[in-house]
Amino acid sequence: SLGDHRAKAEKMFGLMDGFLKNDPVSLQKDIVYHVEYTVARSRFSFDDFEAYQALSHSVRDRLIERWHDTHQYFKKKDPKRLYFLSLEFLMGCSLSNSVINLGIRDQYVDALGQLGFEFEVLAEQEGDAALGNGGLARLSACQMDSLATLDFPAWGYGLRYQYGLFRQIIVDGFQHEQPDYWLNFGNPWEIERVQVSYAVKFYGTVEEEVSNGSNYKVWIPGETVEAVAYDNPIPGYGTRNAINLRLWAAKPSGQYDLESYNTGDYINAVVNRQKAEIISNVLYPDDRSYQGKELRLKQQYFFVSASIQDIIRRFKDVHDNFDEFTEKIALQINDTHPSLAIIEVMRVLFDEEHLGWDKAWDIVCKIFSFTTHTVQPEGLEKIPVDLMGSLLPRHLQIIYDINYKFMEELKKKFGQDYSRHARMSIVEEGAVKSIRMANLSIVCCHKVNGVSRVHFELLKTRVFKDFYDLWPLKFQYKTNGVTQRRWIVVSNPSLCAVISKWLGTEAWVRNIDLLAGLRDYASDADLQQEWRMVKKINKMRLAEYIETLSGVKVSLDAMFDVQIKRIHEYKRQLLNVLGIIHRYDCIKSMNESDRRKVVPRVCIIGGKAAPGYEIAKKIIKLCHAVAEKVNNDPGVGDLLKLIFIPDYNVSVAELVIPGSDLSQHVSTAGHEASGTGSMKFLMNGCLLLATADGSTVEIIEEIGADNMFLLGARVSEVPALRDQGASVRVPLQFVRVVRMVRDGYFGFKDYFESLCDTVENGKDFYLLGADFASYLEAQAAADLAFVNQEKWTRMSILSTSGSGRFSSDRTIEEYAEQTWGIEPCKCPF
Ligand code: H2P
Repeated sequence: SLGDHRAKAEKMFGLMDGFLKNDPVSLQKDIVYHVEYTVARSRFSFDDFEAYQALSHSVRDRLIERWHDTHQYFKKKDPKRLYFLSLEFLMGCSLSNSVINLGIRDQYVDALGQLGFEFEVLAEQEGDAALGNGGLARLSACQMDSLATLDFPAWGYGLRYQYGLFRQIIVDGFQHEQPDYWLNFGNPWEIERVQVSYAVKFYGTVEEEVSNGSNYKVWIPGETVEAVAYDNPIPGYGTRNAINLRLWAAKPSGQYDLESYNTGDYINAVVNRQKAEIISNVLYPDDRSYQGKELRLKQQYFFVSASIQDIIRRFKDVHDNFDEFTEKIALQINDTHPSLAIIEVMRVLFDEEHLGWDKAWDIVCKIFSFTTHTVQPEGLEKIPVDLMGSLLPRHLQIIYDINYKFMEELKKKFGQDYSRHARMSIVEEGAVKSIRMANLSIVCCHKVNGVSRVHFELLKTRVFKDFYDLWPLKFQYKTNGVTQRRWIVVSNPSLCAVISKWLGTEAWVRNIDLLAGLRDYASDADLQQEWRMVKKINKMRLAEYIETLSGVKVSLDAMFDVQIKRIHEYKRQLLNVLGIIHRYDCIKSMNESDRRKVVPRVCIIGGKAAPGYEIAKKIIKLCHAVAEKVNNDPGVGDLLKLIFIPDYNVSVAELVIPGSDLSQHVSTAGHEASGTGSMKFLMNGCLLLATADGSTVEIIEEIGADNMFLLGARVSEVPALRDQGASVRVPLQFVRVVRMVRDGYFGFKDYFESLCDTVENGKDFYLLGADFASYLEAQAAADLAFVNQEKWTRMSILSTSGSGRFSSDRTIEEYAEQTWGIEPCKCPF
């Protein structure tokens, strides 16, 4: 009985000697224990990596305690829970973040010091968990941190890819992709739950069944794969709450197909079963190339089906009918990637739970909300009907049924406006008949969120205009945010100390609005001096990294000017490189006295190009070709350096952002849905050189246009400029720098030809030429401001103090209140 169980638990807990202790001696004992028994190395002989493993396991033990308590508490309170479904999470490293959120970093530093180890050195042993591509995936990670910190009863669900985002290596300036087998050395942060597993079905047929006098559809699968849970505790800061990120891995199903074994080909039968694991093998490194790929659809359904089974099982543990389902569950789908979850819930409630169509539909429409992260048309997923029908035959039927009812509704509302029906239909007729996943999500979700105000406007007026006209109240936006725990406290400890000192409190780590208090001291000479000292320390760290990486020595007096993000034409790294060529060209033609006035620059670019994205790969090669010339030109010296940082990831960002003076966010207006990198730079007091795109428009409102360097056409001006085509006004400097590339000034003449073609002869879709003059002016303004260090430091302090609105804590609070309807559920200490 439950009572017996409790008595046993009390007895066992008594044997455990209470909770783990955090004094240095206890921590040391734990670390040594894990060296000996978990890592299984002799306590007399282990290296830094093994020490890191033991250290992580001792931290993990502490995470597990909180994680258990939080879940017991949630179970007892049974609050409405949020389930956050995302195919990508870019967690980066966990050690430093965990000890900071658990509030035991100093104790660990002490404990390790007494054992003769340095915390920082061991922390460097950890590899990044890179289960995502870019902004969308890092946003999920930041939001998990905020959900935990703000005590929300939430779970994340995703896929445990064996290979994360590819490793980028550069050979002769060209990007090469290598597999990231991140689990090679184990992953101390996850807990394998062999007992939490579900069968996920694919293929097969749909048959009719009569039960209690009614007809039901039954899906007879052609293949079954097992999903096994791996739990990753996510600790909140300043709270006992630790929530869960449950990632699914595919394993062969436990149900044996006797026939294939009986044919005598035992080896082949085993090998075939093993193929099931392919599903969770590898993250798709692109936002375009997976369109219509069967494996990608399998990944989506695999993680969705396992998550929904898990969620319904948990609900049924406490409830014996579905009456309260909508009061207890909110499901958030992160972009359309998990949108099959909607159909899966419909299928389970209708086919398996026999709730009837109307009731099932009513539930679905109340629990799901959706956030879209793009304005790029290729980012809107479409699944060919044939593929959907073969892999998920019952789901396709349900989608058709939903669409039929939706079309009926449209007819009632808009009559015979067939072109409108065609635009809004979930099913796209055409050469390849497809399911439009965004339309499906909008039809079925109660809220559709954009990720910034500009994005929201574009959704309303362009991307989803028809839907907005039909359901204006469904559409909202929550401007993205990033967590200050990771992006200041973990990555910039020196700045963190200065902020806390001047605010007289550490409370800003949970309540970011307090940062605004720094505004009063923005001109204070003492703060300014400390602020500059922090920047110098971080620049030194970055300069050392650059030297080890590239052999190039950079001057700390130079302005560190950084652009790090996925390489994409709309993000316009090419604009930056062409600007650098222009700078180089100017320096070359200067006389000695003019050269003395030049503000030295270290231009840093980093980012990965999707493997099939040729133009993006050419931009990377151009960076290297220009760097080769500029960095080795004795006539230029310290006045200009260009560094490409390979294999950009979360850990690299943590190093680069605190060490930069200026950062570039120069997407063509109307293309960046939000942008979150800018927010991390802002928090770290780096000035922005940016277009008025995505969330930058809101950043301007917070810190003022005077405190940044704005450039380029505005969202509203872009369409007219595009219409001008070849007659758009382009400055001579632009023509000249493109010509230099075309003529082979940096070598590789033929190779760069197609790259140059993308910005000339009326084909400059992303308007590099049209924005070039304004770009150069903004850069000149940045030079001018940098010379006046008091002014620059003031702008920098005002950037940090104005960054409060861009904390993911604010984003999550808005979602909780306006979209999910959840409330904090704080586990008592
Ligand atoms: C995307 C958008 C960004 C947005 C981010 C999170 C897909 O990320 O393009 O504008 O801020 O999602 O909502 P990214 O390009 O950085 O990979």
